[in-house]
Amino acid sequence: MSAPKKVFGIILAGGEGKRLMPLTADRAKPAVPFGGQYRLIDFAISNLINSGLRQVVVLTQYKSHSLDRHVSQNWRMSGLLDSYVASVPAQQRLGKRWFSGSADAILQSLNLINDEKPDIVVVIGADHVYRMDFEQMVQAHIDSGARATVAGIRQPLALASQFGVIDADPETGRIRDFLEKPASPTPLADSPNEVLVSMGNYVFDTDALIAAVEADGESVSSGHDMGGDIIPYFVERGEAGYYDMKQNEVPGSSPRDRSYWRDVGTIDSYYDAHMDLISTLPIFNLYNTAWPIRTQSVNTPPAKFVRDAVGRIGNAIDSIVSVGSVLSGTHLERSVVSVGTMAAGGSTITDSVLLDHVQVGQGARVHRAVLDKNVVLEDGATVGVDRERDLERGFTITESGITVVGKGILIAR
Ligand code: ADQ
Repeated sequence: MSAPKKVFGIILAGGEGKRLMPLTADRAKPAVPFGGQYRLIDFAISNLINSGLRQVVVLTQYKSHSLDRHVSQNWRMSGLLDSYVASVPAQQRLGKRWFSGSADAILQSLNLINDEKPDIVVVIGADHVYRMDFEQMVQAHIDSGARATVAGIRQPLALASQFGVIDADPETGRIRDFLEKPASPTPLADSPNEVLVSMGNYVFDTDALIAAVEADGESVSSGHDMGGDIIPYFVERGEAGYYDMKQNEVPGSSPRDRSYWRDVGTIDSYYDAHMDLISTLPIFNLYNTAWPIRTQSVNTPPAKFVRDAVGRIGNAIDSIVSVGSVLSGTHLERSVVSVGTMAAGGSTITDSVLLDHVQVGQGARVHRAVLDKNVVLEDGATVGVDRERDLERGFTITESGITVVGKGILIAR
């Protein structure tokens, strides 16, 4: 039997997330809160840690303060066995320039790989909601003899232009063709409305990854992008393998949960992923303790539901309510509310997502809205009810009609 391979994890977390504005106005996309108590990056880190990786770096760049703080405060590991999850901000190691793309982020961080001398490097994105056992993917990579392996999943044809599209040879498992965000993608032969897309999760032989990013660094025509440049480099050489997410069996998950993967790149997909969490039989089960998604532990009192001074009942149906929240005479329905939501008597919150410490005044109404941290609704104020009024007040309204209000905004009556 061959010796176990040493595996090193890199999480690419420097993306700007423009399409999630205003939630990314002053935080990086991987730091965007999700599901009441999590940050998006918690899914990537939990997956790597649950897969047995113990040396993980998070490469950050854009507005990284809250991301760096979240990783360093909540993902501290004991020094035993040299375990760490370390957030590493861009440092201009190769001259006076920031990361010009995700491949350049790796090129500028080769010192981290050289320090550890791993056999295998797992490189993943930081802004998806899913469960995946990377140990299984690493094993498939080793067994296949590929030098780079790309994880893939089926997605609707209509979404193909947002992703890298894979054409894999079912006989050999090798990728024949890879097109980054194609305008006119070819659907799957067995399913005309679907394509096979890259999840942005890769496994590499270390020497091959180093050679690829170094060659890419020399190229003046390259976009220095993992999906746009590095994966095509391996495909051209016939060295890129394909790993089907369908094969990945995460402990404690159902087949439905297993095939769940959401790229929460837009407010609408972010909102929809929240609605997935509160369905009666959730497609994605946060409560699977065999594969926990970990996050900060907040030192806050439990959530509380009470009648207000005039006897109106505080209740919640089909909702997630985080710690530190007090619903006093409030009706909450089909919503996810984060830590420290304070809602006063006679208010209603429906079909909405509230981030930390939102205050909802007496008789106020929130409907089909995403409210960022510290938003305050005055008594009797409404949001998400009158589209024209929301537009007049400068709020963002998404394609599917969700009103989004940025951090700390006071919504007057
Ligand atoms: P995108 O998500 O569009 O496509 P990108 O914007 O490069 O690609 O983001 C990938 C990851 O890299 C994200 O986690 C992001 O935060 C990070 N990142 C981006 N720029 C970075 C930089 N300069 N420094 C550090 N990190 C950076 C990719 C693939 C597609 C694939 C989709 C799946 O290119 O092929 O289908 O992910 O969502």
